[in-house]
Amino acid sequence: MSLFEQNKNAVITKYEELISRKNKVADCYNGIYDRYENPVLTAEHAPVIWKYDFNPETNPFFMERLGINAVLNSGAIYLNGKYYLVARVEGNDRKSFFAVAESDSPVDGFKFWDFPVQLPDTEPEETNVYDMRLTQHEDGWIYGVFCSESKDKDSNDLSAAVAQAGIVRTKDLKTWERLPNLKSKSPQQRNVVLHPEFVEGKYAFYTRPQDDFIQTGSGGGVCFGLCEDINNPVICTEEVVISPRQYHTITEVKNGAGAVPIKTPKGWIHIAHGVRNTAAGLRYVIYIFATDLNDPKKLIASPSGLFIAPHGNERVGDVSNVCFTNGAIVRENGDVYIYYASSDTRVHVAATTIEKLMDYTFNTPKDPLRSVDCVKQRCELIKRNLEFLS
Ligand code: M1P
Repeated sequence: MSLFEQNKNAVITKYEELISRKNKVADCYNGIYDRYENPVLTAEHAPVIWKYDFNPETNPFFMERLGINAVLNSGAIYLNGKYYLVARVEGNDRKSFFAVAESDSPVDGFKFWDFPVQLPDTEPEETNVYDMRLTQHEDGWIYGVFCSESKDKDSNDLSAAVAQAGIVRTKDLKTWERLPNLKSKSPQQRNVVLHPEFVEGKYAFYTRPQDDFIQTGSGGGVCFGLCEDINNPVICTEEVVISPRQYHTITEVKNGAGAVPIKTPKGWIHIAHGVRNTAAGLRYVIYIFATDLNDPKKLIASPSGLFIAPHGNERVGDVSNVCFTNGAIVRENGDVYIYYASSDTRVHVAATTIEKLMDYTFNTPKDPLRSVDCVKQRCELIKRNLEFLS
């Protein structure tokens, strides 16, 4: 057998083993959700035909021609009996694109479709796209809201960029119609999420205004604003802060909306990310807050601290110490699957239920914001436990 054939067969066998690998619940209990042992998507899940030239004449060594560096932050949706992830796939060339992975199971078996999403090229300055949130809107469309990034032409700094919210819509994840980018008063918008229902008869967006591409500046946190016309998307109201950044908490440096909020009998549950600074760089964790069912800009619950933090191998990757989510799936039986990426490198799943999420959200105490009060809070728990156990 030629070297080409040997290498090709070895690569295909390894890929097929990976795709058919079963997942199982990891051994780390917290009662809130189950983590799974294996990531559900990695760079190695990228189909072999995306990377290799299969012609022995032009690729005698069966060499990778267009490598994939990472598969991360994915939108998620359950449609016609299947689980779909619309992942951010990053090529070796650093550019990201979107690709749909499909499975019959929420926790394993995700396989990318042959072709990545080919977005309509309506934004000539756009260099990079990433982090799509998929909203099944009550208007009948599935919207994908993502970061559309371009070079900041007003700056001499080669790394200066402008982030805007790009918007596409689809009915089947195959044909995508691109709408204009969202306009708001902020020069920078990332982590924008479309609310699934009309609010006051308008489209409602969770935004994250920032003064700079990386630094929040005057940006106060996750905001909420309304938009009259999705075909000409402009935030027409003040962007009100609904989940603020706060000193010495997990959101001190910045935060951002994550998955589309989940409607529960007690309120909208938001799975977001918060960022703090450390001597080793930024640390991204996932946290929860809830807003009022009838007024989704009104904060009604803020369980203390982080919900998911990078764990074990999750800590290491292209951007280490990061947990980030932009997609969750809720089933009719109340099962919830939260897809989160670790260290900007791979996608994992955490499984819980609506009942557990509500319990966590509404019964976890708030952050008292000062060490002395945190100790009091913990001592009260210990005291109650000792009384209960005696
Ligand atoms: O590198 C961590 C994350 O950084 C960004 O999030 P934020 O805008 O809150 O800083 C995003 O680019 C995200 O893709 C990335 O995972």
